Amino acid sequence: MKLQAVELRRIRLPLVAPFETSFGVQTERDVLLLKAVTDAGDGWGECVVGEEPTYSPEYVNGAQHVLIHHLIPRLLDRALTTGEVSKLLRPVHGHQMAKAAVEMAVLDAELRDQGQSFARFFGAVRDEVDCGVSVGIQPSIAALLSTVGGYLDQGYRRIKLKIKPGWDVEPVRAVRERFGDIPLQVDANTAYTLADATHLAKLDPFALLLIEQPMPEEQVLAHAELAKTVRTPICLDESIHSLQAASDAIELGACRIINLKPGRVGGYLEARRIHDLCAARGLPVWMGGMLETGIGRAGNVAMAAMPNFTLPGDTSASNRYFHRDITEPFVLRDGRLKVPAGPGLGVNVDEEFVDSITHWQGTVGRAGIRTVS
Ligand code: SMG
Ligand code: MG
Repeated sequence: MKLQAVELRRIRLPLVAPFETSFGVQTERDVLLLKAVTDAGDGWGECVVGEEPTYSPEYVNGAQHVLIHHLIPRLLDRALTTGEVSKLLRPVHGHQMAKAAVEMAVLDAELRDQGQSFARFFGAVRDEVDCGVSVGIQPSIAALLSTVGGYLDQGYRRIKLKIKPGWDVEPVRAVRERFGDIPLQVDANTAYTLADATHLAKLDPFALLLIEQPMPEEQVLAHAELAKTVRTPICLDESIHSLQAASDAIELGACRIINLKPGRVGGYLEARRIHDLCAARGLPVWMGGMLETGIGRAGNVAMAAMPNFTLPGDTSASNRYFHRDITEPFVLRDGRLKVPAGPGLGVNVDEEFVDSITHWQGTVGRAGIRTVS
């Protein structure tokens, strides 16, 4: 296969409700989409970066720049398989989310051409996946209980609460008291330090499934230390940016569970390697979320159907995020989403709608970079 060009576009999609984490509030997504144009057909990719470098060092303007000037030019006009993409991009350090987006577009083109779904390519063992939902920091306990109650009524099979210092034990207690024994977990997005160990241990009596990324991403050893004080299983998200990082964290005893996000680790192929490593080491994994559109969701739901994804993921329905998705919507049925079965990502992109919400567009091809708007 030959990659002839990559079309990039930025679309603006408002969120149905503000999403607050320990690092800020988001009210809309500014999504960078990629279309790989190959001699075997087209493929779609979604870059999961945020607008600001607050979840990780990557951000949307930076990803756009590195893709145009450093990543895509390394892939153009040569015989190419998806498996070679990460090797060709290795001279560029970091930028996992940007790399993942272009690898995803190439994989979609390759699999659509072969008539194979992402799910089959990954070795999926289910045709639908259990879904959880991530609940942002709320303005009050009353608002939290009403939001969680609404999601439980919709059928979500697990609730994740975003926490930060000053919003942790009380919200967890309130949710446990109101809703009883539901599958419940928390995510701190790096907001604590090891000095908070005894405070975090106050979460232990609530029988949470896990506490996700309590401390900064570089502090892998500190997470192993924390595990000596806190009984709740520690799950890493931000710290796991590669197979090597996963392997080291497991070896150090820094986590018992991993949140797998293909974007964060440089692509679906690296994510599959981490899934396999965790399976071999007896650690469960679950599919994370980055407020993806239907394009990213399709790939994530397919991967979540692999055997070692044994906990419900942050793979919520389209209407949890957007009034209107850019593909056919993912709809929650009995707390599950259906795994797309068609070739490639198995979803159709509503290009007319995408055009109507595009605020920048450009193409990188043999003729160089052409910016349309
Ligand atoms: O996609 O449902 C989703 C969001 C899940 O909480 C979620 N993601 O740290 O796991 C995480 C956050 C990162 C994204 S915040 C914009
Ligand atoms: Mg997280």
